Order: sequence, then structure tokens, then C-alpha cells
Amino acid sequence: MAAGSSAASPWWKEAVVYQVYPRSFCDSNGDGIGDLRGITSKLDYLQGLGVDVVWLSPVYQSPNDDNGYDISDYRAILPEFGTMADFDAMLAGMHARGIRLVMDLVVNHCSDEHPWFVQGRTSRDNPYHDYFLWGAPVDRPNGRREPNNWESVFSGSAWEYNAPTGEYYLHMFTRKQPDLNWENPRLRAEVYDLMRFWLDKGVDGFRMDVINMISKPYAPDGSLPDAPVRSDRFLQPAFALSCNGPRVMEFLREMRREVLDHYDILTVGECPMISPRQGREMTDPQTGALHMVFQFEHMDIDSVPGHPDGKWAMRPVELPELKAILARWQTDLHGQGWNSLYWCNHDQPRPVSRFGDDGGYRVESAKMLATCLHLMQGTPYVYQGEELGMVNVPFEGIEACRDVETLNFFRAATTEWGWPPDRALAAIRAKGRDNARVPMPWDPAAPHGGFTTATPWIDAHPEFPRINAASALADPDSVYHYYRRLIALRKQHPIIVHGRFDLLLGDHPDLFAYTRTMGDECWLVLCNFRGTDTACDLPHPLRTATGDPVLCNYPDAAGGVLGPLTLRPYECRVYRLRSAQPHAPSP
Ligand code: TEU
Ligand code: CA
Repeated sequence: MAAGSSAASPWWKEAVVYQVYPRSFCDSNGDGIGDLRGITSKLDYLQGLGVDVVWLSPVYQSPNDDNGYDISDYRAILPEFGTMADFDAMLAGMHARGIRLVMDLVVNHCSDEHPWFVQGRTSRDNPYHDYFLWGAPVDRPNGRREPNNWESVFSGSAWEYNAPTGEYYLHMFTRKQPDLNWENPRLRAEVYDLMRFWLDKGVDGFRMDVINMISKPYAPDGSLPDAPVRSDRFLQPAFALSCNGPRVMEFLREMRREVLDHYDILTVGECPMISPRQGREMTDPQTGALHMVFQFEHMDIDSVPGHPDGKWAMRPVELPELKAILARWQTDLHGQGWNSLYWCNHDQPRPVSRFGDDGGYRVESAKMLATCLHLMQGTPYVYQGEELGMVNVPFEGIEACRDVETLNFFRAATTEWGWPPDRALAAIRAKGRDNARVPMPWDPAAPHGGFTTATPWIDAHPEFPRINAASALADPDSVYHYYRRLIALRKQHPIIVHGRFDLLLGDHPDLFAYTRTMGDECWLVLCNFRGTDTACDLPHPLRTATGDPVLCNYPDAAGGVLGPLTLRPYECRVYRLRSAQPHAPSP
């Protein structure tokens, strides 16, 4: 367990978090579905990696319309995953190894099978009716009767008609995920109570699902206004409109007063569309609400901004834009808030395929991406399989996919947007969430990579004989052992946690270079994001500085005068400078 809390440096600033997607991590009972006992059986693997915290995606009772992000009982374990006793054993096993557990708190919405909704939808007088967001039908010339033109994040209308009360209910995600009404103090009290249930069991914090969506953008008359019209379709994207509403900070400060401040925990809010300024406000230790946020600016970098087809309208990644985004989050929060650091999670494609090279330089680019991320200031998150350098999946057809967002997109794109199926499938191979949800590969020689002895709920990655944990553990030069060394560095060198970040060569199209400075110590991080040799002409005075290599993803980096450097394909180098350099302003 990382060092205990202290005002100077609380444990969650020094920790590295590993995200487990339980459905795909390890199946212990041969039903093809990952489970809690499977996780417990792999705790030594996680301890060996050196991670301090596990973020566990939802394991609560759920009909699994959105793989557990649709909760029907917040205080019960989904039987497919095991029992509460299995959960308690897993938690005890983590704590015994010095690993903390952060649970996934999904309270922007619940399942339509939650008793709150089952009862609340029966009548407008039901005490649970006001736990949800309702809208009256509207008569329009085009025949559409939804209360407004909002499109769900998962395609289709964000409204579903409820016959018993003759009105529509809002669901920003699937129709089986009705949004909760946070304007209702009774609902908020229910949420705080369920949070205490898990914290009193010894859970060490929460990752809060789309938590900046809990305050809706009501108009003065109490209605939810139409989303801006961006195309000739009736439905218009409302994701941005429904994020960062007027009472988000008020609600979260109340949550902090009522619950969070009473426990020594880690809190991280998933906040799509949040800006660095809003991130600083959210994570300000005095006036904020959460320790850190998952921002999405770098995750939206290969999507066409404001396009009606959302993330599926893709554009190439421009490295200067990526660097500017990450650098801004570093500088805007330094000394005032705190960053999470991530390249992927269960919603994102594999970073090696997205930002590196999933061909000949897979290993080098996986190590380079890890170095670039983990040596910035913030709490790093490793998503299961990232430490193996896993790559996207060459899905052969839509029938190989399971994710509701993907299946809804494929249907909308091919039946309403006029996309040829092959174009939709190509987008799914690049950006689909199932890329990160195929089973963890444990064993090259076992069926399904050793994830299960049954048929898995989703096919194992075809590359598992080559890319798997057992092979990685046996290879000292594997991505796994590189992550292990990188994570260990964080524990040995305070500059990684506390040092100031300064971007170098901001306009360089191929290099991501920065320094970290703390007192008279200065580290230089150089990352080549290209599959070719790249000249690295450092700005004065760094060009005449001398440095000692701390870490490199090629075997032969040497120290000495840095001078003009050439970085090999996807090469990264970390130097500790022998004398602190007044930071050379990046051109
Ligand atoms: O994700 C919200 C969210 O922003 C994602 O919809 C993401 O932007 C998109 O899927 C990118 O492809 C959270 C959870 O992480 C996700 O798994 C859930 O499906 C969603 O909320 C609803 O709970
Ligand atoms: Ca199982």
C-alpha cells in the first residue's frame, strides 16, 4: 500500500491505478464470464506489476444492457460475478497485498429494472417518480413527439415513451439506463447512503461515471431546451449540452461534505467535455470536490469536432495538438489541482494501435507511450492488457461485437446515415469499445488464452498466442517488465510526483519532449512518436547539457553531453540532467 495519507503528498498522488474490467479479466468457474474469484486468483500478478490501486468496473446487480453500467441493485453483486463473500475475499486479498480497491459509482443513471424505476414509472404520484427526468409529448409537423431533439450518446432518441404515465423519460445512454434526477434531494440522499455502504465495507474510493452529467441544463421554464442543429436529422447530439450543467459543483461539494471527506479515499470523476479550467475547479483541494478527473480532450483528438456522427467521424492524430492538450492540463493544474493520466480504458481503443504502431514497433511504441504518460504529473491508470502492449482487434464482422454502443452505431450508420457496412466496420475496428473488452490473455498454450475453459462471452484476441501475460512475465524485455520498472521509478523519485512539467519543441510534428523540474533536479523526457529516425534538436541550453540515462526502451542509451540527438523509431529516453537547466522556453 503506497505511503499513508499526508497533507504534503496523499497516497492517491503517489499511486498507480490498474483498471479491471471484470467481465473480461479471468473466469474462475468455466461459464465464459470473468468473475471476482478470477480476479482474486490474479492478485499476485497485479502485486508483481507494482500497482497500488485497482479500479474495478461495475460488479453490481445488473441486466447487463451496458455491461454493468446499468445497475438494478447498488448493494448486491451480480451473480455471474459471484457473491458478496467472494467480493469480501477479493477485497481482503487486495488489502493483504497493499492494494486498495476503487469501485465504479454509476449514479447519473440506473437500470430500468431498478426498483426505483420499476415503481416510479407506474404513476406520477409514485414516490419514486421524481427520482427520474420526465417530459411531456410534443406535437410536431414531422410527427416526432419526444420532448426535445436530443440524441442519446448511444444513437437514437434520448427519450423513451412511458405509457402508464403518458410521458417520456430521459436516458442519455440506452433506454434501459434512465437518468436520475439529482435535483431531488431524496435521490441524492439515497446515493450518499449507498456510497457509505461500500466505504464502510472498506472500499478505498470511487471512480464516478459521467459525474459531470448529473446537473441538466434546464431552461428558466424548467424545460430541457433543444440541442443545437448540426445536420438535417431530427435528432441532434446532446452530449456536450448535457455535461457540466449549472449545479454539478454544488451537488459534488454536497457529496464531499456528506460522504467523501469522512473517509481516506481516492475519488476520480469521469468528466467528458470538461476543460482544464473546470478540471482545476473540480480538483482544487480546498474548494473543489474530487481528487482528480478523467478528461477527454486527448481522447477526442481523432474525432471531427462537432460532427453529427460523433466519435465515428475520424481524423488523423496531429501530435502537436495532442502535446498542447496534455501540456495545458499539466500546467493549468500544477500546484492547484491534480490530473489523472490515461491512454485507454474499457471505452477506448488500444493506445498502441491508436497512437503507436501495432506492427513491427509494437513493443517499442507501447513502452514509449507508457513512458510519455507515466512521467507526467498526475496519477497514472493502466487498463488491463495495456501492460502487455495489446492491440486493437481485427473484427471480421458485426456479429463478433458485443458492445451496445457499437451495435447501435452500426445499425444507425448502415440504416439511417447511409454508411456502407464495411465503412462502419472499419470505424469499429479503429474506435469500438470491444477493442479493449476482449478477454485478458494469460496463457499462450491454453484455449482462449487461458481466460476461460468455456466459450468466452466475446472471442479472445487472435494474437493471444503471441501477446499474453505468461510470455511477458518470462521475457525480461517485455512491455510488462518495462511497466514494472516504470511504476517502480515513481516510488523512488519524488520528482515524478511533484516536479513541474515544461513542454519542449511544442510544434515538432514527431517528438513529444518535456522536462520535469523539482528544486535543482531536472529530468528530460524524449519520445519519438514516429516509426522513423527523428532528429532531436534540443533548445539551448539543453543541447549542451549532460545527462545520465534513467530509462530507455532501446538497450543502449548512453549518458554524456546530449548535443544533437537522433531518436530511433518510437524510441524514448529519460535523462536526469547533471545540472539543473533554466528551462529553455519551447519555441
Ligand atoms: O462512459 C461515458 C462516456 O463518455 C462513454 O460513452 C465514452 O465517451 C464513449 O463510450 C466513447 O466510446 C461511461 C462508461 O465508462 C461507459 O462504459 C458507459 O457505457 C457510459 O458511461 C454509461 O454509463
Ligand atoms: Ca465466471
